[in-house]
Amino acid sequence: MMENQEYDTCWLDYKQDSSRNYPVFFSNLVIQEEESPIILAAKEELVNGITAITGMEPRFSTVEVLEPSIILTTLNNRGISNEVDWDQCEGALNDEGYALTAATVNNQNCLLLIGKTDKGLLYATFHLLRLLQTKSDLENVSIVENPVNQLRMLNHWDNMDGSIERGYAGNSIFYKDYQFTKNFKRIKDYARLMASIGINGIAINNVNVHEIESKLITSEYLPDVAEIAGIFRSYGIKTFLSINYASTIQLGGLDTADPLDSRVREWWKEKTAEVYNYIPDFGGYVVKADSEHRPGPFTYNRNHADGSNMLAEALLPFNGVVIWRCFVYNCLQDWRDRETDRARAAYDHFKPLDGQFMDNVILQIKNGPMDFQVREPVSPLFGAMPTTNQIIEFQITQEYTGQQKHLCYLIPQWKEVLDFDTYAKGEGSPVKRIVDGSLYSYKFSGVSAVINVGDDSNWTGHTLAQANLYGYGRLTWNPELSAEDITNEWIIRTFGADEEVLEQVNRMLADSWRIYENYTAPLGVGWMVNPNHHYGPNVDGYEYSVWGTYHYADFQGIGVNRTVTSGTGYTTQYFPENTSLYESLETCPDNLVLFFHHVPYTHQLKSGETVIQHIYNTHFVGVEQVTVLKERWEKLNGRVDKQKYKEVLERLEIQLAHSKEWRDIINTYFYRKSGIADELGRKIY
Ligand code: GCV
Repeated sequence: MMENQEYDTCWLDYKQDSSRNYPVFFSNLVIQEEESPIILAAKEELVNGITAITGMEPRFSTVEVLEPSIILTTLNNRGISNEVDWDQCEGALNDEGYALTAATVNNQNCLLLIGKTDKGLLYATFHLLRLLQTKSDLENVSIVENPVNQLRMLNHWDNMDGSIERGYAGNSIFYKDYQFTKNFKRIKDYARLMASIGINGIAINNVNVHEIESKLITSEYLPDVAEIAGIFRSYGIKTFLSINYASTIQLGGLDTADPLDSRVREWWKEKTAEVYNYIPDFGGYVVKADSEHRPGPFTYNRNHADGSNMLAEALLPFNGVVIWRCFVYNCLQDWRDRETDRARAAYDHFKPLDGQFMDNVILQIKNGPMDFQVREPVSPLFGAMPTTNQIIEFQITQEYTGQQKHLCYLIPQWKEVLDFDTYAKGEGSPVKRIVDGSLYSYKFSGVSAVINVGDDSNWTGHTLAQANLYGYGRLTWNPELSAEDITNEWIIRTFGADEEVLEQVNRMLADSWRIYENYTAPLGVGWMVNPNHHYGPNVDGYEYSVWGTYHYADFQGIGVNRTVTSGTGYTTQYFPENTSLYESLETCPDNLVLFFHHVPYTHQLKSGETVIQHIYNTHFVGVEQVTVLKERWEKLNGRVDKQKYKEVLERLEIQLAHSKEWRDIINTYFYRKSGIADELGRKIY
């Protein structure tokens, strides 16, 4: 970035690198394919990227290869080189996959970018540019890549007034004052960034669909949606809309949204045909129903299979899908009733419906059973529905993890979730194999996440929060990538390859999740936040802890008893190996002990500390660790872009101040509640 620019180029910052010699093939670009919007986008990206990085603008040609060239080709053009094993390529690539391989064409040393489709070529393009940015070997390239996950989605929680629910990076890039911003340049740059990390589906409005956004599926707004879809299309991205389940009432003049009512079904069929008239490759609908005051099929004594199938039926002729969220729970639950447990809700509602959903319904399940806390177990619904398509939902926007004021790099958390063994089909049934569709051969599968961007000049509020977005895309493309590799790639593409920057930013990112957990919510308990906005410490503050608390802390102990022996029975929702892991206090991991058990403050953890001492220790240590984060960043003064340096430093200062507030409020609360002093005699306010 950035000094003369309106907004950051993020990881697509193509800086000239004259420190190396480039193979001659960079001087020519040959594309003999039929022009499509995606091919044009790939060509533009390659020409701009190569010119900026190598300093030489490639000559472009659609005819014969007469000089060393980069060649973009689909499998249709096999005649171009007999050095490539085309049959093998065909067998190895899926519709979005690609190969990069060195080969001679007409006796010229060339680099071939091969895709089954133009989309594969676009991804190959971004891969090549990544190799350039990360100074990788370019002479002996031999790469075959396919995305592991079929759906690689983002959900915007953007409202048409321009605000973003749980947005911490300014306003929406799509809407302002109930109209579309029509800032097409920015939307195109957004699409470029997303395509470069492999995103292929984006829902552009909040899952809480208010009256105005429910009109996005009407002729008033569909032309605008179609314009965005057109931009996305050039980058291989399908557009989705969140819809209001009760649209038949809101828009259709009916007095019901009963999914089994034929008038309701007809209305959705006609409406959906209209949407496809505007956007022939429209992805489908995202739905939040019967949750947090949203309408849904429960009103009509119908279940979620009835509700989603009704929409699926309307989408089926167009190959569209319904993405139906499993975040369904009673937010007005009475927490004095110790048997009702919010953590149980998704499984209780959906598991019994396995087998009743149409093929084009996909259930979107939050990574944990509660709601994107800094630490919670993996949702037991993963793997529990062998015949129902499932995708996982992560939250990139940092609602409960510091709201992009605090540094909290979430890739290690997501990796832990994806690697978690559900035992659904015995040992070796990790979440990543469920959501990539391989464990049960789902028709549709993949990963989704709530995005963290807004119209701030750096897109994500905290510049280092860009790493969460980047890492999300890369991990979704291939969950086997290591957190370290993703982090290094992001740092080099964002800040360049300075060793000191690499070392310090790497450590900052790698340590940050644990640090945030240390000074906020201990041992998996979660929720100790201020009501509504969810920022800052407030042990009993969460708005839905009506008539009780989410952690049951009293003068003797803390934690939620979710065992089957004496608690809510939530532990039984897991496959037996995990049930017994969590059921027993002996085996339950320390970091989740208060999620599963109510224990005295004097309970000794596996670490040897008591619970109360752990609370004190981690809160003191957490603040010290934030000081270290800041010191690490300060070492980079003069080594990174000035503006970015200043912005990140400001955020770290806020983080330091607010981590002290967390420390003091949490420690004081538990000191007063338990009456047990800190063994080390540190000052508790
Ligand atoms: C969009 C949490 C958030 C809400 C969000 C909801 C959801 O409750 O606080 O802002 O609503 O999750 O995921 O639907």
